[in-house]
Amino acid sequence: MMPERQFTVIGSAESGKTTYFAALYYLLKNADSQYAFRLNLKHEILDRTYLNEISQKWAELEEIDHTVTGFWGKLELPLTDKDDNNPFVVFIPDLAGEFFNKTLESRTWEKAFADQLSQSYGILLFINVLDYRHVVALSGKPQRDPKKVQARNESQIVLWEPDIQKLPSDVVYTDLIQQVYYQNQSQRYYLSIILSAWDVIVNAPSKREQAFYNHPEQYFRERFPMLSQFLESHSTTFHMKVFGVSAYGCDPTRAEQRQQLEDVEPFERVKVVGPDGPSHDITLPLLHLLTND
Ligand SMILES: Nc1nc2c(ncn2[C@@H]2O[C@H](COP(=O)(O)OP(=O)(O)OP(=O)(O)O)[C@@H](O)[C@H]2O)c(=O)[nH]1
Ligand SMILES: [Mg+2]
Repeated sequence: MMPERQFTVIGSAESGKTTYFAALYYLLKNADSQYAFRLNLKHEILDRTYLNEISQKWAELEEIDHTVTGFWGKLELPLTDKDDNNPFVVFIPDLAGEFFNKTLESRTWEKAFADQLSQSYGILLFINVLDYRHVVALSGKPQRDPKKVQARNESQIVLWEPDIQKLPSDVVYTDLIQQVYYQNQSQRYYLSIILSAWDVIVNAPSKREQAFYNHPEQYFRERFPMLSQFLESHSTTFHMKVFGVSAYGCDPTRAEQRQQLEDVEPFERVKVVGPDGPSHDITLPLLHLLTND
C-alpha cells in the first residue's frame, strides 16, 4: 500500500481555497523540475474531473465558482520526490466555506470533518486579505429597547450575531483554531497560513499597507493579534508558517491586469512570499506540511 497523508483545509467562504488547489494541480501536472516534489503519473487517481475542471479555469485566468455547500471536493494528489523515490498520496478535501459557519454557533463539526482532522497532521488555513474585517470597538451598553438604541447612535452598537461573514476576521479564525485545539489536544499540527489574494497588498492605496508585501508574517501578527498570541502560546501543538499567496498573480476581476498576465508562463504568474522571501513556488505551503522542518 502506498503511504497516505491526510491534510485538512480550513477557511471561510471566498477565502481562496479552490483557486489555490486549481493552480497547484495545474502547475504540478505541467511541471518539469521547479518543485521539490512532482505528480506521480504512475498512480491512477480515482476521479480527476473536479481537479481538471478547476485547473483549466485557473489556466485561462477565469474566476472559479463558489464551491457548493455540502460538497467535499476530491483532491487526491499522488506525489513523489524528484528522483521518483518515496511515492505517497496526499488527500486534501476542498469544502464550501459555509461549512465553517455553523461551527461558530454550535461549536461542533460534522463527524467526517472531525475524523479528517484527527487523522491529519497538517492544516492549510486560508485567509483572503480582500475580505479582512477589523475588530469593532464595542462602545456603550447594549440597550433592550431598539428605539432607544437608534436614538443614541446606531453605528456604535454592534449586536452579537454568530455570523462568520460579519464578525471580525481575528475572532472568526481564533475561534476555528481554538476548536481544532480543544478537540485534538494531544495532536501536533504543521500549520500553513495562506494569506490569499496577496497581489492586493502590493496594489493597496496606502504605502503602509504596501510595505507588508514582503512581510506576510508581520501582516498576520498585526491584523490577527489574538490568533497570533494563541498560536504562539500553543507552539508545541501548532508549528506555523505564514505565506502571502497570489494564486492568480493578479486581480481576476480587472481586465487590464489579466491582459498583462496572458503572455506570462503559468509558473511565473503565481506569487508566493514566505519566510524565505518572494518566489513563484506554489508548493511551499504544502512543503511545510510535508517536510516537517
Ligand atoms: N486578487 C486576487 N483574488 C483572488 C486570488 N485568488 C482568489 N481570489 C478571489 O477570491 C475569491 C474566492 O476564491 P475561491 O478560491 O473561490 O475561494 P474558496 O475559499 O474556494 O470559496 P468557497 O468555495 O466559497 O468556500 C474569488 O472572488 C477569487 O477571484 C488572487 O490570487 N488574487
Ligand atoms: Mg471553493
